[in-house]
Amino acid sequence: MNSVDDRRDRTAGSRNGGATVKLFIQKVHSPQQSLNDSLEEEVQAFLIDEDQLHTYDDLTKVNPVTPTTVLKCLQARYSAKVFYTHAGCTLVALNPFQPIPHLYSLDVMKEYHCAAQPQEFKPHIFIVAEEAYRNIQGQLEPVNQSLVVSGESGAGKTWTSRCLMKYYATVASSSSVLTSQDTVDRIERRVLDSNPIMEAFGNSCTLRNNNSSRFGKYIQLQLDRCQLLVGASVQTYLLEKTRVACQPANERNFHIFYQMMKGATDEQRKEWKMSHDQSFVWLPNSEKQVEEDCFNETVEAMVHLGINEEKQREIFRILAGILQLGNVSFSSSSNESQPCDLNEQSEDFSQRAAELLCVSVEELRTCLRVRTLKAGNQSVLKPCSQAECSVRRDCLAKVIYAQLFEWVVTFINNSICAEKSTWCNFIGVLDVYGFECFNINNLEQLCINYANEKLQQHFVAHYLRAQQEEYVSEGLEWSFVKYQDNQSCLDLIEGAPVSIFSLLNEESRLNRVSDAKMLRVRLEKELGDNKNISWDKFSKVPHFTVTHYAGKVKYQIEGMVEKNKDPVPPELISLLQTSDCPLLQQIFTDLETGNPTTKALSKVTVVSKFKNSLESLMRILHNTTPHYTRCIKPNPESKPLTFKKEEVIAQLEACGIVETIHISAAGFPIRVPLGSFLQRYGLITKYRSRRHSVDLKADSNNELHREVEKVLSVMLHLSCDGRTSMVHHGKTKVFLTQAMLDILEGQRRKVRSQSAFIIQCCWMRYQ
Ligand code: AD9
Ligand code: MG
Repeated sequence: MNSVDDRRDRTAGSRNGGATVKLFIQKVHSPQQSLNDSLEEEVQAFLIDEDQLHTYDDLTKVNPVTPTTVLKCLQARYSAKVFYTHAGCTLVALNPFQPIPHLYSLDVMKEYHCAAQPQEFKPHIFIVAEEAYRNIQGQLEPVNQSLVVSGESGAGKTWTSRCLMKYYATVASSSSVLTSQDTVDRIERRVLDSNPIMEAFGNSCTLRNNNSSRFGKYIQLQLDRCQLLVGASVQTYLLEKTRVACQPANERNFHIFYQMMKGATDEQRKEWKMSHDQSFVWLPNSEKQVEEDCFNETVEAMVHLGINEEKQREIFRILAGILQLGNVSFSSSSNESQPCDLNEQSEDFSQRAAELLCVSVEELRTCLRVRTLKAGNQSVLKPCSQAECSVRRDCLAKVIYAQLFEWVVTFINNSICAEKSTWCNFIGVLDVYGFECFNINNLEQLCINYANEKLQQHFVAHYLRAQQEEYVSEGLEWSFVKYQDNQSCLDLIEGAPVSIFSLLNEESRLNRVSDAKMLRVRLEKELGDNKNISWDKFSKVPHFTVTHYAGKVKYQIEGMVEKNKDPVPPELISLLQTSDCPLLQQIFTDLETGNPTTKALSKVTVVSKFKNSLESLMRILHNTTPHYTRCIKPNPESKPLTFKKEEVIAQLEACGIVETIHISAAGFPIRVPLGSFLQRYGLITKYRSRRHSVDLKADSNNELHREVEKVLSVMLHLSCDGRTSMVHHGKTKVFLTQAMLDILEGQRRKVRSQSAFIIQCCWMRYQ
């Protein structure tokens, strides 16, 4: 296996995946086909059987493996309502966007779990689940497993993760769950109940997905010596907390707020100080009906996990306080030395917010409108501008929500995590946000895309290992595999000594307002040599463009440093520490040291924190056996059973399947069984085929090998430099590069036209 370092220098120039895709799409729509096209089709017809495409359970068996053939195969399968397809060591899951009866039923679980060889069954997420489960069972030294689920927003990652968790909660349960429906109980039940809670707090309705996860998560399912599920632990990544105070157009806030609004009893409404007709600025699109607006389910799950009524009351009061805070607005003061005025009704909203957060209303109003500057031992009070007041209000809401989310996750962990002595292995399920590219991208997208680069690097290393295994089993040497890796992009983002992250951090530590134009100049000066970064010098808005493995993304620099600093005015934290609400007191006090969290909150930058958490995730992944599932969203409108080629090909590229094909293409993308090879190319050595069956007897098998060898030696002689690296003769297949296939096809045509000429001469002589 090549080391990462080995691969660094071999990073080839820009990827041409995008170009390939465009070519393909043009070709599909082209009304005229050239002669070359028809020849190519003839070769493809030899390699793939179009009518049978839906039967290909593994994309690597499609011959040749190209974006075109892969897309055709997936489309044929989707039309045939087959949603899962293997792609070598990964599973491709196409989202049906409608419930498929029985696809995930207890019977189906049972079938896959009890099968002697689940791999022989139709591709299914349960094969991946079962394989991981058996991997642990089968080993003398069990190895922990990771199920990495990726794909773009709405592709089905969270759905898939839930399916996986349900599978283990069922097959790895200590009670005999395979015999009855109402079985998932006790720890299994609690583990499953963590989902609705985390989704209520961390998911939201976006333009892309009505139940979009706004955080990443890695859940470890803990198994004891008998492979029974005894607990779980959850690690979360980068919650999109800005959504609390600022929702993109036509999107919504986190589900939990709408659940409260729609599901509250009159008594609760009274307690939360909200009337039936009250509207909240931070709750746009409340009228939209979303399946996830299910307050009872969240409360029930809370009860199962042990969040008692008193704690629930505290949580909901805090959330109601945030909503009231969102209705507080300011108008500029006529006198600069005076704090801004509160707008009409804002007196009232701030009063309610203060009561719900259990803080003094006077102090709340002061904290929102007046900054305390320290000069030595002296404190100077400075009124904030109208805009600054709004920023402080938003900041207060964000910090409360983010800390509350962390508290919920910690509570869940305390409730479901087993004692270390009781479990020995885990199966981890990773559900992270997919690659993102919007019209405007900022720090959030940079972090998300960085996470995807890390995962892609891990995947590439793993895929090569799998490919190596096939070459070895076919008796091939394998060191010839060349491929592109994304190390230079990672160096650009996170490398040492200089990278985008290091420059952002440097800028963030300076105690000044950041200037986007100056930062762009600095980035260009320090990182201009890296081929993965570029600039449009004439653009008015300072930005940089990063060439990611999945495509180019233009990042806006404005606001990046502030987001990276994520400053929380200390006055706001001090205010929350004075709260009479026990939960607020708890979450704003550093439990270990007893010190206020003020320092911890302000010191570590967002990218440093994210980089550290991701690195620890990568360490875990490196020490586990990974299983990759790539979810694909077949159309952007989330329409049932609708397959849009352009959408799918773009995702195949973004989630790395096309990259996998590239890697595969760097090796031997065309794999032809010996019999088929001779049938098509035997005429080159005048070989007359007798049998082409794949299961040949030993003597005829030897004959096949001899004849294949003859064809190959003629071909190698004909190929300009006799490059043996273009072809390999395996135990059951011939492995070819595209270049070798072209030479073979050329020779075949030549021999056929010569034969045709001879026949024509004979015919003329006979006449
Ligand atoms: V995001 O990055 O969190 O915005 P996900 O997690 O990839 O996204 P999600 O799992 O939430 O997407 O799936 C989106 C919707 O597709 C679900 O709410 C279901 O309605 C639908 N879905 C996904 N997978 C399946 C499936 N296997 N069968 C039926 C599905 N419906
Ligand atoms: Mg999700």
